[in-house]
Amino acid sequence: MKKILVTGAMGQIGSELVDQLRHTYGENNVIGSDIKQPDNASDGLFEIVDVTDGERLFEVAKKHNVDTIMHLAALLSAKAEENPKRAWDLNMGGLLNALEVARELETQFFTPSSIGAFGPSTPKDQTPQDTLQRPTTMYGVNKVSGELLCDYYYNRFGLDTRGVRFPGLISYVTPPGGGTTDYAVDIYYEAIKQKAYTSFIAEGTYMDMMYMPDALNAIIQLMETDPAKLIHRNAFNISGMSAAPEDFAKAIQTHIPEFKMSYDVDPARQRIAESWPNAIDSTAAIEEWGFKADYDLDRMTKDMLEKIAQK
Ligand code: AKB
Repeated sequence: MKKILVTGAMGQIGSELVDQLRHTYGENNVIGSDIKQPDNASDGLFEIVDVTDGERLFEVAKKHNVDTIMHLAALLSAKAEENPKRAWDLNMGGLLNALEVARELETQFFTPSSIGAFGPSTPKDQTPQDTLQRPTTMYGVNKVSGELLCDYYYNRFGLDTRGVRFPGLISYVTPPGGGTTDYAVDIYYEAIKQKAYTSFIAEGTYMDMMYMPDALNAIIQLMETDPAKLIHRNAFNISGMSAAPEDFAKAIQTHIPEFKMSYDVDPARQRIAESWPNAIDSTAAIEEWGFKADYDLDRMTKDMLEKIAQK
């Protein structure tokens, strides 16, 4: 990776990934792109790109002579469920355009899949790398199709496509928008502001989660791995922890003992959560490219509360 174009650069992952990539590969070697200008326009190379416009995406990638595309622009699960047609157009249309640009310019390619690529018939615990994938959400349908499409471009055109199945990502920098796991970010902000949180996900609902620094390291590590070591490509199970809302509450109470948790379950997001695994198995990622998460729930909670309090 020497010159990298990131789509969706103002989103939850993109905003932090671009900084980390600039730190690692140099300021002038990372081009952020999104549908609108960042607030601080002087913050490095940036292009306005709507990924559903394939010609514009090609023009920008060619202009900057990129050798890697990290395609992040997408609607998350809850938003996708509200507007399935828009989700298909953006998530699949954008991905196809990005893959075509990568094929024409012969770049390396990364795009994230998700635990949302699994469905109710998938084994719920220690969910294997290779297993049944019959998701019941539009987001899940997009993610499985995306994994297959990336494998297709690898097998058919030799394009160096790689991906991970991200769990819920937790960070204090940019809030997520429209995901099912968003409660696990909101809870920390409300713990600092109100010392209380009302969860839209029910008690006892386990999902995989990961702290953002581990997610960013995972992307870079996977992209830097010698391709000869990769048996799987699109996409690797990775997880930092499996937790339910009450586990977050307990972890927060060790720092804020008066913190109170209550529940007002949103049926739409609860349905999505219940269709996903409790805990996925990251063995393939560990064996093939050395994936490792440094943050467990307690270490992440300490850091989140400190950083949000400073904000
Ligand atoms: C979501 O909740 O939609 C995402 C995801 C797990 O892919 N955070």
